[in-house]
Amino acid sequence: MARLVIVSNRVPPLRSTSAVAGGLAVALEEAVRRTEMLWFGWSGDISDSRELKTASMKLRSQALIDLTEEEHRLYYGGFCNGTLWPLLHYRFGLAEFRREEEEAWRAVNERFAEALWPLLREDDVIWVHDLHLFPLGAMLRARGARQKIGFFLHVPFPPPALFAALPRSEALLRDMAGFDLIGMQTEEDAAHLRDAMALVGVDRPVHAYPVGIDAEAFARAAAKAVRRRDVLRFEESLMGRKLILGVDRLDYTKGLPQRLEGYGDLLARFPEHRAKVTFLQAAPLSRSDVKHYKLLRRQLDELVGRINGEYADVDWVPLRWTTRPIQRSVLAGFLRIARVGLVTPLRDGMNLVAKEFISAQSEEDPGVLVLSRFAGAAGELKGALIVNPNDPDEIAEALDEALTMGLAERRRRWQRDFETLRAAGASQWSRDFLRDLGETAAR
Ligand code: ADQ
Repeated sequence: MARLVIVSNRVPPLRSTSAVAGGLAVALEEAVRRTEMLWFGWSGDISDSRELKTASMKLRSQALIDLTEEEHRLYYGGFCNGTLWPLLHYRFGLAEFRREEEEAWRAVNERFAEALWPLLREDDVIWVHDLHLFPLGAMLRARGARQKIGFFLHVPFPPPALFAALPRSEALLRDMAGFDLIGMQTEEDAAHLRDAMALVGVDRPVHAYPVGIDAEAFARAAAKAVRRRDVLRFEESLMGRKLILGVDRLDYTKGLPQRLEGYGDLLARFPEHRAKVTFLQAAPLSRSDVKHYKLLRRQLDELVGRINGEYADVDWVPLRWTTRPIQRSVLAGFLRIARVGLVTPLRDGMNLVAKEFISAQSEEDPGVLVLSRFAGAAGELKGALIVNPNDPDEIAEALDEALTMGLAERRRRWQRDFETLRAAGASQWSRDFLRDLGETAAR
């Protein structure tokens, strides 16, 4: 079997493939267990060194490069997080456009291509990941690469007219011709990209491959986690109140202000739930040096204070808010004891938390997922209560419905979704993608 070469901005440590660790490494590991694999990307280090950092363990190896401070600032903080991320999530108004950042982004992609090119073998299969690396396929082709090169976009892709707001968006779309197969999270995203590419005359297969998780392994981990001290201590602190749980990176795509407002509306409009529920929102900081993330944090701190100020009692805090990261094995336990999983991104490629929540539930007494219609996961999790995340009133109504739902209906909804996730597993998306990539015509 041909070697698989994965290219992504960040590269997981060689030894991080437990199901609870999650992420790309797990999903790939299952699909390509006996295949030789090279993972190429940024080391995570900032330096002026041009040296390639390599390591290997049995069939797995990695090759990493450092970025300079300036490259990192302009490429990662600038173009990827300040321009592409908001634009691809339909947040045109938050996107900033600076020519020097786009150029730095292209230059970093050139550095990736330059460092990767001599490592490639003729029969490698190459799989490039995410918005950081759109131009990489074309840059490898320019060096003469004839290998099969696939691309997967983890985030959404907006309608072509919105994408066209990006300066020099045509160049990015033309670069897609460097790939033999392009994978997206949903059919909708695939249709948008296909239409945008058609406008510049690029015709390449674009299909949906929804990212999954290892539902059974996560379920086992969650069942075990509820016996952990941290989880027991948390459960005890709830004093028998129903738990509503939100878990997201602190990001403006996740719909956090609307979500907190929705919870406030629940307490206002359905007072029977007061003192009977606790909402924990865990939102570890990410990209906290980017302006809009700072503003969002301040807005949320204020909102939390307002809701608690309005509804708290001397022995009840309605909303618990933490920006500290939670260990994943502990998180699995929290998800299991939650009565409601509240996942309301304004846009999300997939959203794995939704899938983790379903996987973590107990079969005997499962909780209810309240899910944004704009998360990719909504295409699969048909048992969830689907909401428009822009509407706090709708969130409040769904919360009330979830909190009062009878056991029979909760079980029926949960079973359907768990079955969906179990059937797909973690590896279906990568297996399907790599199969289709293998079947594309040779160059
Ligand atoms: P993300 O935007 O990071 O990923 P998501 O899919 O939800 O979003 O994955 C986040 C992961 O981090 C989950 O496994 C979750 O459990 C974990 N996590 C979140 N908050 C945490 C906390 N407080 N403590 C510990 N762990 C936490 C991008 C896209 C998504 C897409 C994925 C995979 O934006 O739409 O689903 O890639 O393709």
